[in-house]
Amino acid sequence: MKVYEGAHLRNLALIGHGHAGKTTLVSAMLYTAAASPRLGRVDDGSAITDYDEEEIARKMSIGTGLAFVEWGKTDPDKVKINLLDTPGFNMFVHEAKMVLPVVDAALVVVDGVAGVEVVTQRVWNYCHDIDLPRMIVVNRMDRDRADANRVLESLTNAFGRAVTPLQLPIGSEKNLSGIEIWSLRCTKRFAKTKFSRCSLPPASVMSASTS
Ligand SMILES: Nc1nc2c(ncn2[C@@H]2O[C@H](COP(=O)(O)OP(=O)(O)OP(=O)(O)O)[C@@H](O)[C@H]2O)c(=O)[nH]1
Ligand SMILES: [Mg+2]
Repeated sequence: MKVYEGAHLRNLALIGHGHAGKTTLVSAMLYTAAASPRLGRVDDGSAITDYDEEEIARKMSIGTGLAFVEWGKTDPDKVKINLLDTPGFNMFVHEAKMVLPVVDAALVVVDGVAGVEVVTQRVWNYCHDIDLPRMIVVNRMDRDRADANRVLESLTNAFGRAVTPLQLPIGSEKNLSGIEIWSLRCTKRFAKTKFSRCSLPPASVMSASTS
């Protein structure tokens, strides 16, 4: 079994309100990093970190699921990222609280329609209490009534102006076509897995960064 030195290890917890899409995001990360040959789905019981019978039957995480990806081109630069997929339902959110002290950072997953919800605030407070670095992913931007500007407003209202958008969606709802990476280098998503460069998104999308 491959041994990783501490410098090549990262531990990342995915936290957030129930149904925000944490388990689905982990499946997508594993697929994108070629750690899994197929894109696992919560809805058909194939999500990699929801493997317990009860989790599959209820289509929700009950305990923290662990998976990892290797990221980086060549061996000296390669890091192993341990992904800890925590449950978001109130009854099980103590699982998130337990893992936060042992991870390097948290990825707070937020629903692109609902914005900040009760458990989002709760897990944010857990991170705040232990001064844990965190990044936010606004997920489910393809759903009806998804709105990046509204979610950003809900995030800044809840967590302050320090919340800064680094990447913006291109379009929303059924017109969501990709994300713009905040360096004048733009990627657009075609199908589910292929990326290519495109021009900058229209001003209406860019306004999410300044509102
Ligand atoms: N339309 C849409 N649906 C999504 C997206 N991501 C996840 N879902 C769906 O949302 C539902 C909940 O997704 P999960 O990945 O189980 O959410 P979770 O945050 O892990 O939920 P808990 O484990 O209960 O906290 C599932 O039906 C997913 O298929 C997305 O980007 N777009
Ligand atoms: Mg889950």
